[in-house]
Amino acid sequence: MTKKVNIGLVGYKFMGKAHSNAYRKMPMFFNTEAIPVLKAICGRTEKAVAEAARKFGWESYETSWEKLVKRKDIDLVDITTPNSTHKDIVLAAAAEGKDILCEKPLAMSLQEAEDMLRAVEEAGVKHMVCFNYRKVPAIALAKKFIDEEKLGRIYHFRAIYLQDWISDPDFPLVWRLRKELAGSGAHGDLNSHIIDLARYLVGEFDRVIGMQETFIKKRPRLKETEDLTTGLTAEAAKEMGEVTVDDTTLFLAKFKNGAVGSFEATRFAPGRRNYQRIEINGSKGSILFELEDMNKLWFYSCDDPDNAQGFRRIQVTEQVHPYINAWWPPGHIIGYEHTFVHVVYDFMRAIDEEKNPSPSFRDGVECQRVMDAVEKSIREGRWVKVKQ
Ligand code: SOE
Repeated sequence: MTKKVNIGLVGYKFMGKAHSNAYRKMPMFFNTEAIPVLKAICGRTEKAVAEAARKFGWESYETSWEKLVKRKDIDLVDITTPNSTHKDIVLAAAAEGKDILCEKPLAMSLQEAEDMLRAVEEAGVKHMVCFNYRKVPAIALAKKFIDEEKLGRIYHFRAIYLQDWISDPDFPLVWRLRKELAGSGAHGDLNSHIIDLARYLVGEFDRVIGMQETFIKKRPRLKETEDLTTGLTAEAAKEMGEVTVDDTTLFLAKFKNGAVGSFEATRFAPGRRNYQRIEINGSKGSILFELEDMNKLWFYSCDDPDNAQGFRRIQVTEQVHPYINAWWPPGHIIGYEHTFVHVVYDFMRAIDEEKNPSPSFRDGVECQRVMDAVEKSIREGRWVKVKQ
């Protein structure tokens, strides 16, 4: 039996577009009883949000999120606006009894994240954080291999997430470079993803120690005509302003199960547009994942015969692989936007099964706990315990 789930989406830029696309595609490929309906999209600038509504296929639009979350015909509020807006929208949506999907990082601080978790739990609504890389089939397969003990005892988790879109010092001060809007820089934007993957694949963190740097401390302000929420492109004005977030944050970690980890996030790696690499080494083998080649998982098994040892390249596009049988025949690859379709699919499946989806706001809180501990370790120049 079909159950319509009316979506109210806040934000219509980079992530707003990715989520809109996901709501449209999901029912075409996956079978769930809960079916998302693109009810209303919301943004401050009427002309732009009206155009987004038309282009992305939303039934209506709003220019105030306060109004959107109060609408009786909205079941699920999806938040894709800058990080500083998440908490207020979550609290208001939870008070209205709406289910909530929120972009990462969940909050600006651990305190905020905990307040948000409390609000959704008290309201009894479903909640999910959009850590979309968990939904890459190769990552889901890596998780399965680890759960099946194919890697044995985990020794190392090694992750790098590199970008280069602000390496030009003349690139202007977009919201992602302002602490009061983003919370942090490469740390919250990129480390949040690899911290989440580490928790998903290896387990909880025990302690961390980090370092960070802001290489370019002043940048041109945004042109006045530019909307502050402009994603990864923007036009510069003449006046300069201060960069108040990190350009890079690196840290070491010890996990509760004894594994050790290294994490590096930067926006200053020329040539690396969106390069994520994860390598995990265990007593029985290793796995390697690279986002630029996301349909593949590299797997090394110590159990292979001596004369056949080596990393095998698993093309994760067979019908037996996670999420894949909904898509194309074997060997026909999928891409970045499909991870958001999988997020929506998992949310709708959770509605079918009357469960909470995963990753939940609790995962958002635990990720924030690690991020905050790393920042504390940097401030205090010492190892910091990640206290659950
Ligand atoms: C920009 O740095 C960004 O879009 C992140 O915000 C996303 O979470 C990441 O997936 C790609 O890069």
